[in-house]
Amino acid sequence: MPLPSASQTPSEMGAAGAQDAQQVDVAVVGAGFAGLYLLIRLRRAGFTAVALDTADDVGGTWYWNRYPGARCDIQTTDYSYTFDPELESAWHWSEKYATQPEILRYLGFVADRYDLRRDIRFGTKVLTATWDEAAQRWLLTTDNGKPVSCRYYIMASGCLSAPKPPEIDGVGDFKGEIYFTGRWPHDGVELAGKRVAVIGTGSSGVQSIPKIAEQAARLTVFQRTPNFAFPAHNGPSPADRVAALEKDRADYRAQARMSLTGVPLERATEFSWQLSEAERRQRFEKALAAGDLVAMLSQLWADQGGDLEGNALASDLLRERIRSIVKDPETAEALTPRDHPFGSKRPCLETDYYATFNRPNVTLVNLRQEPIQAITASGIKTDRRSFDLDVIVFATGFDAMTGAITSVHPIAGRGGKSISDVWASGPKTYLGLTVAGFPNLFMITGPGSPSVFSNMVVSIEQHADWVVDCLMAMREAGFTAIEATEAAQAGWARHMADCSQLTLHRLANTWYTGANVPGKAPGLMPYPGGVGPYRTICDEVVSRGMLGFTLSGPNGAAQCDDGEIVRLQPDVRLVLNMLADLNLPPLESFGAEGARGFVAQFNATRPAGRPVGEVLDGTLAGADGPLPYRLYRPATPGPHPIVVYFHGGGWVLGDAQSDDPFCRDMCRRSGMIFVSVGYRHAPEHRFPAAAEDGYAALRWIGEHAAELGGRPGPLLVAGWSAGGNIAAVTCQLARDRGGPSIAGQLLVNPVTDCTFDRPSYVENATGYFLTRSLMYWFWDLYCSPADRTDPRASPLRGKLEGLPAAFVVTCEFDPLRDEGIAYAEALAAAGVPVEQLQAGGHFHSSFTMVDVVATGVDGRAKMAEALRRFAEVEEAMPKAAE
Ligand code: N01
Repeated sequence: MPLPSASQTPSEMGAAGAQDAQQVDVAVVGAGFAGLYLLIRLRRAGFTAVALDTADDVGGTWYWNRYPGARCDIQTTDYSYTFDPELESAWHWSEKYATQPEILRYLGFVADRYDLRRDIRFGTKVLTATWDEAAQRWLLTTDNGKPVSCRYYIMASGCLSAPKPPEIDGVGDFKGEIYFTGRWPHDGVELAGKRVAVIGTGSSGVQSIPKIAEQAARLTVFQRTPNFAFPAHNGPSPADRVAALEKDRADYRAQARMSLTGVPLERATEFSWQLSEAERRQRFEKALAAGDLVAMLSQLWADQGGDLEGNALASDLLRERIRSIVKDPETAEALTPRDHPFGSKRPCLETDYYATFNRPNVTLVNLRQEPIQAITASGIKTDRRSFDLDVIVFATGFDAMTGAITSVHPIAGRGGKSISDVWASGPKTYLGLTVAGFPNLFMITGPGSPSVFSNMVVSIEQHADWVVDCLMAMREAGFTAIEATEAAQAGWARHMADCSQLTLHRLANTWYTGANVPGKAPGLMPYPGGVGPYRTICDEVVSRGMLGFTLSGPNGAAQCDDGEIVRLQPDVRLVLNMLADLNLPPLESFGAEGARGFVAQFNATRPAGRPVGEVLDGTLAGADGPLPYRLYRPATPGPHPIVVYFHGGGWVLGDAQSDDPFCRDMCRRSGMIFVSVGYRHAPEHRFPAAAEDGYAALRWIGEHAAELGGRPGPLLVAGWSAGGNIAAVTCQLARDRGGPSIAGQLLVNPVTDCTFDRPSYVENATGYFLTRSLMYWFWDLYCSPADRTDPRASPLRGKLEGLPAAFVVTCEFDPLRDEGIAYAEALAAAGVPVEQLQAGGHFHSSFTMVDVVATGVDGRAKMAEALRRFAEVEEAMPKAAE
């Protein structure tokens, strides 16, 4: 089959090639888990389809990766198709973790059971894929047999199917045998009596090294980066997992689909600081005994995956285990990962991996200390020594995800644009399923979808179902082309970036981020927001009229509902969905007492805040009698600057307890004393009680600063919501009433004015917890309409010159957003130094729901930095508290 020449236009090529092409509705690349399931679904839906695969049989990744020790590391209870209960009962796995041959048998069994091979062209490589604009079809040229003309083209080419080149000089000079784990010979390799090298210690290396060591005369392992690994404990499937599946198979599968990883295991909800060291160790031992990747990654403590301190506790326990197995201390240290947090790089399940390094025939070469200079005719030369070898095994990994698509063949979309060019600075996709400019092209588990962060089979089934359902709906509606919009795609990129903030993947050089391939654009490729949330997003795209897609068809049929599917931060979306599911009556319908009770009850279910140096309760003098306060002291040596803090709650609700996690967090981050003031509440004490209490508290704290452990010098003031209002007012009163001196004010979502017609009040009137009607209610209880223009109620209406420097935080989905911005702008216009944080995707409670809205971390870090600048604190914070 001649290759299309560069001078041919897609239409010419289409016209020429299409004449004798195999005509199908859908062409699929790949006959692994994804390709096989697609064929089943497409056939059942009445589409004509063909799958093309370079391999001679089904299996995909399991066809190629036949190296010694190759197994799956998701348990067989979960690593199976779930679409057909009869298939599930017809197949029995022999072990907890299936070997590569058993998985290959399974896929062959599936192919036979559904008679799939007749629609698969084996031994066929697609050479080019070109969108023919005139015909509205894809034309594929192949190296074997007819070209293919298809309406829809689906890449089911996996995530890890393009092995990475060795990137070491001299490979061609080596006179011995060379093998790649990802392309292992099908008739096996004889290693007995040979001197073997393995380069690479990822999952493939960790699985193959113990097996190769058993066979080879000598094994030398060349390691660049040690990985975290823990035992697989293979054997029969665990009885409890099997029982859970068999008790209610449909429910088990449904839970898997809505879980974060595609495996229905409960995640830890307690934070590391809520557990004693003994409790933490007990959990670790339990996860270790389970021999399960998902258990170790999610069941230790809630902060293990997203927080450096929580993660370090897990990493340390895993490191300790390495030292307990590997006898030679230098080798043990070399095998100990220290350059990345646990889970940020794909961890491995191991069987005898560490113990293998105690064998007399095994040597570890630490490439960090002695890099490879070259491969020579006789072996490998590092900058310290030479190793004579008979065999070199490259377990050096893959050009992952994007490589699994771009390296298959050139793909030319609308206007001849190449997907490799579009992705030159990193993958751009909508939902990891489609790419703008490439109509009717779909990717199964593509970059931007949960894919390799999940049990692949669950994600494959979800994608295949979504695509085939989409094609059926299009056929029904008379559409023949679908394409993602640029706006939807850009929105997805932003959502991906938001989700990434919840993980520690940015702190490791891995194939997840493209860092393993020289020159590849960096960026996290799999979707880190979880399988269940991702599924609900894909479903929402459909329920919102294929939001973010242009659909078109013959006779001018066209539809485009453009927009971004997720505008909220990922955790804010989850919180708001959870609240919506509770279907609570409006807070204001409880009355003031009832609302206080409700909030107290809600707060009681929250995890305890993080430890600080000291927390003590006391009493200070308010405007009209004693007021309670709670003081948070950092663990660092004092004296510290003091921040006078006012809690939120619409002047009606709240107390030190309600804002306790925020105060603890800010105390730790800023290294400052926070004094949370218990000012009087409405309706019992209406305006100006709260404002006057705020000022009185400020004075009292200023006068008692030294006793409280405060540093001499000006105070700082901070507050959230109505507390932000009191903080702003307090600064104005302190200026006008002769002090005390204030170095800076931190206003978080402050109430600053008594008008309700700014756009944010309209756009965010409902649906974001703080509603417009709740704000009306707060104002009514606090302040009569006649008093509301008093600057002590609406500080925006006061004189703003000469106020302390301010840091003003506003959130996109908050009715109070625009009055916060207006206050910041008015302060700036009055000559006050102001910084703003306009937090996109956040809602009114984002920064104070400390342990629920993890994406608020970045904002709180900025707030703490601002306080430290205001107070002119120069010494750096201890690393862990940052
Ligand atoms: O590949 P990898 P893999 N010189 O990229 C090293 C899945 N999988 O094939 O980390 C020297 O993880 C590289 O070093 P560094 C699983 O998702 C699953 O092992 O880049 N060394 C690393 O040590 C897995 O994560 C299963 O510094 C070089 C290793 O080679 C993914 O596939 C089994 C080098 C590559 O590790 C990939 O795993 C197998 C060089 N030039 C795989 N280049 C199961 O289900 C690379 N390295 C169990």
